[in-house]
Amino acid sequence: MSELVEFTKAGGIAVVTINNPPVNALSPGVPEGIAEAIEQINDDATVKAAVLIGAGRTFVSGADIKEFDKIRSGEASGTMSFPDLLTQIENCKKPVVMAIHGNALGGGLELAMAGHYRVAATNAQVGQPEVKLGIIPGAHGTQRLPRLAGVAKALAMCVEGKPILALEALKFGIVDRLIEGDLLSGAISFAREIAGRPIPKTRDRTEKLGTPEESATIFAAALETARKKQRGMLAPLAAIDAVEAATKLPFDEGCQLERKLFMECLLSDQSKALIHVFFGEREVAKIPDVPKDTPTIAVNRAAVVGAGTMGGGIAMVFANAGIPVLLKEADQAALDRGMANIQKNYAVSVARGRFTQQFVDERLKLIQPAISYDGFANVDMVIEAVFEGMALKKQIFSELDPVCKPDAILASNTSTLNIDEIAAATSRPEFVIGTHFFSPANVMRLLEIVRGKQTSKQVIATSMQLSKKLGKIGVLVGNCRGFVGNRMFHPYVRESVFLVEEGASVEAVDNALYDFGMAMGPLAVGDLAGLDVGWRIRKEYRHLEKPGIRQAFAGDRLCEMGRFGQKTGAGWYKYDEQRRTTPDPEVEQLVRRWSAEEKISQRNISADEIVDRCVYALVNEGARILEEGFASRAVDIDIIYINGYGFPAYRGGPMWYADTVGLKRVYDRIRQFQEQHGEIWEPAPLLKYLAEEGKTFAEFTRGQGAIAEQPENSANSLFRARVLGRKYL
Ligand code: 3H9
Repeated sequence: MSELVEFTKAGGIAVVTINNPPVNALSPGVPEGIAEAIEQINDDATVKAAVLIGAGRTFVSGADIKEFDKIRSGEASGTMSFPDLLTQIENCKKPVVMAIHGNALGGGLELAMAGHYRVAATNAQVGQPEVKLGIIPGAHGTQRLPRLAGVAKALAMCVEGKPILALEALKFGIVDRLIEGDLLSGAISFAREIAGRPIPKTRDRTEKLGTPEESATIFAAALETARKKQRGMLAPLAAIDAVEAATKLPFDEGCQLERKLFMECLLSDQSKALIHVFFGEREVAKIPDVPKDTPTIAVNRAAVVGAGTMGGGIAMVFANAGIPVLLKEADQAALDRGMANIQKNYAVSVARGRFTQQFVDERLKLIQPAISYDGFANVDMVIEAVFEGMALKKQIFSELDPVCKPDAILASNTSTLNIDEIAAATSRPEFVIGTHFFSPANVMRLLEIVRGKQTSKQVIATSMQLSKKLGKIGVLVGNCRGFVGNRMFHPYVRESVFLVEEGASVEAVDNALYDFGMAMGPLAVGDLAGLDVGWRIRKEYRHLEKPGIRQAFAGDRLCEMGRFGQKTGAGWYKYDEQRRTTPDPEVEQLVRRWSAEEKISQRNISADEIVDRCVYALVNEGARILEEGFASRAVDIDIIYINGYGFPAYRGGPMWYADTVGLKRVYDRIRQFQEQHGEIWEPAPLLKYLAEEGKTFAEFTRGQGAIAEQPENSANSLFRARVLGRKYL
């Protein structure tokens, strides 16, 4: 028997245990081991029934996603087809009881449904999350689930990919019994009860399938919702077709159609991108020079300085994670406003059904308002979230330093400022770090964690670990202006404004990027965030601009007219009291007039050019960041863009997208832009190198390791020295 599957007997009950840590994925060897066990069960007259269970913390969490590349290339290393195994289990002569704890996801649920009965621990979850990987269930899940749970529930589970808890699974007939206490002994007792009874096969059950006519409205509604809520994604549409087949075709034919759709999805760029994102979200937690066993500081109490929108949101994030937090403001009135905002935000969450009133009451007790530093001596971490100005931040840090205990972490929630300069205001720069939350902080998943020159590994490891506890995806970045996300966003927005100045309408620019998959177009984002924010920064840094380089002006001129975006009722668009958007013909006229004054020739610009200009501006800057060592790997940039900037996950992030297009093509296009628009489009040396070598960003980082105790000493710098030539040292 395979080492990954154990076979034992308890009385007349066979117990088959899958032992493939950490998540019991169906790696090569697992299906083979189960198949052998089933043969043994069939052959052994003393076995009356069987229990199949997972060792460790979970049942089976699905196919081994790492194997998908091999399936794509026809080189899968297992000797057994998983769907064939399921047929073999269903045809077993003795009843097989599937005992579920932890997760039964994807192939795990498909395995469970091929058994004759299912029992589950009360806190178990089951689901078909394949769409999140850009595929659909590929081993009869779309055919067996509607037979057990009914068409509507199966459709929702396969199309949205959200798992459900055991109690709901019981209600829908996906499991037959919940087991309190020890799962294995409960499952064995259950197996004894049903041994000798007729053996039900899921494939034969049709009572919940309804007729195609009855289900037609369910499928039509699912299609409409998927097109809206999972805009641009192929897999949810394929999942609808596959579940529909269960209502129209005999079981085996339905399975064949499912397999065909599964393979089409698996071969798509979307599934490759989404699988890159799945592993990427886990990879970003691994910091090349901060080993996994680096000691961390327990963060049991925290404090936030500044109760504005960001500070209040951050305090909610701590409270939601169960960490008591002091929230400090300079005066009582500002503090009262901050607390009132927090209460308002929580009330909205209750109204929307996201939280219960009881949960909110408990969270509010964890947020303690303060107007002095009393109590700061007891906290393990402070997040400063005051107005974005260097002098103020330095002052706050110099006040925090003497009142906080010596090993308390002092973090600055900054989106652009130099963390080393802030750290220099304290006597403990190794305990200073940047934590760039995204607005609204209690909603957005991304957290850029900014490493200063002297930030200790312990503080980095603690912050990374904390981000997970706070429900965020923490990505470590280097200390450069704008860090990773905003540094790249700048050229992206610049291009969107250039395009408008060259003749594209505001809506044409936003629509092209929305259709590409961005959550919002860049100009609409500007209106939402406030155009004045970027305008102020540009004014502050104007003296650093190189003369003779084209600068976008239309956004600044709108600001000069008091058009700051949504908050003033007008920006690139017009807004009514409910902040509903309409295009503004006045903006169109103004921009045409300004462009004529500036002698910018006007032309028709295609949606393709709009996308190339804006997205390749991201890619080119991303390549520089990578090369300079301010991001560890290309995937770190991808995860930042997907979780903080609305980049479509099914395109894998900007760097992965560029790899998919082919870096040679991207480079050639950027060279064209350079010829048309000058030096702002100079290709990043790393992009040029990879394009010429026929390589990808993903390969570069995999080969080279990564950031960056100091960007100057990073492996990437060694790479620069070796490959790009002396000029970069
Ligand atoms: C499928 O089943 C298709 C079928 O229809 C069959 C078709 C023929 N494979 O997330 P964690 C790794 S598609 C390989 O940190 P948690 C993960 O990368 C699949 N590796 O733990 C990580 O590695 P590392 C459908 C996997 O407790 C480690 O395990 N199933 C897989 O926070 C721990 O993972 C899914 O989509 C896998 N399937 O969460 C479920 N799963 O330590 C995907 C995990 O090196 N998995 N790893 O970074 C999950 O959602 C979560 O892992 C789970 C546990 C909820 C199970």
